[in-house]
Order: sequence, then structure tokens, then C-alpha cells
Amino acid sequence: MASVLIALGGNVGDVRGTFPKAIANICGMTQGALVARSSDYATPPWGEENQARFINACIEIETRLDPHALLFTLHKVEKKFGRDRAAETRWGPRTLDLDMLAYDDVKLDKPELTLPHPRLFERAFVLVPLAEIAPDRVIAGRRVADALAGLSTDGIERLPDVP
Ligand code: A4P
Ligand code: MG
Repeated sequence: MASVLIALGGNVGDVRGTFPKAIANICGMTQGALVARSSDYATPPWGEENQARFINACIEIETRLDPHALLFTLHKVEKKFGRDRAAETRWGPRTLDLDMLAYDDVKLDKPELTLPHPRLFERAFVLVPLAEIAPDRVIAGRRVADALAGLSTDGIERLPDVP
């Protein structure tokens, strides 16, 4: 089984309602097991600042799917929850974004799949939830909690669990 870290994000619609359903779909469609799930965080928009705050979270799953099959599944889940890539701009608003952060220690450098995720260490909205579930995980030679310590977490707010 591979251990995979996945980031969830969105800022259109009922994102906090979408996340648990998306996670259930990811596990069901990958015959994967959910190992850990972070809290949800409200985060200031990164990249394109003139848009609504995002909700972000991270999960760890175990799966037997290979990285490309898993990416294909993540795209299907994004679509199921209303994502329409054709109507989007880069870093712009979206209902659900699923990024594969790391797949075991696999390294890939293809446009359709780069592992570990190339922008992981620039983004507090990814590292804050990731550090909640995997602070000691070493990705590309860096410990997650150490990488987070170098970033500003201004404006990132941990949200209470949904009852
Ligand atoms: N791709 C390559 N490697 C990967 C990988 N490891 N995981 C390819 C997932 N996809 C990967 O992705 C573009 C292409 O990257 C895909 O076709 C896939 O095959 P995308 O999700 O359509 O592109 P994008 O999301 O517009 O761009 P990018 O650079 O992935 O940015 P983000 O981070 O996904 O941008 N601010 C806050 N606070 N929180 C957010 O969640 N998200 C974005 C979206 C911008 N600002 C944000 C947030
Ligand atoms: Mg993305």
C-alpha cells in the first residue's frame, strides 16, 4: 500500500459540506483507507488575491492505485463536485481542488503529474493542515513542520469541527 498526502481546497459553494463527501468518494473510488484528516482551515486567497477566502484541509490515504490512476480518480471527484476546468482561471475560484502532495517517496517530473507537488513549500494554506496530520513527514528532504516554520500563517484560521 502507498501512503498518499492529498490537499483539498475550494472557495465556491458549500465547501465544508463538500469535503466529507469528496473524501468518502476518494476512499471509495480508490479502494483506499483514510489514515488521517486535518481540521478545516479558512485561508486568505493565494496567487489571485481578489477572490473569496478558501477552505483548505489535508488527508492521508493508503491505496494500491498507482500515481497516475489516483490522479485520474481525483480529477473525477473534482468534476463530480462541480469543478469545471474549462471555465476557470489559474489560481482562481473553484468548488473543489484536489492536489496530490506526495505519494510515498515517488519523484515524478511530468506536466500532468509532478511529485512531490512543486509548490507545496510555498504555501502555508497547504502546510498548516499538513503539519496537523504529518508534522514529522519528510518530503523532498524537508520535514513538514520545519518547512511551515519558515512561512507566514497570517490570516489562517482553524475552524471548529462540523458537528
Ligand atoms: N498536476 C501536476 N502535478 C500535480 C499534482 N501533484 N497534483 C497537474 C495534482 N495535479 C497535478 O492543476 C493543473 C494541472 O496540474 C492538472 O492538469 C494536473 O494534471 P489544476 O488543479 O487544474 O490547476 P490549478 O489548480 O489552477 O493550478 P495549481 O498551480 O495547481 O494551483 P492550485 O494551488 O491548485 O491553485 N489560495 C488558498 N488560500 N487556498 C487554495 O486552496 N488554491 C488555488 C488554486 C489558488 N489559491 C489558493 C488555493
Ligand atoms: Mg490544483
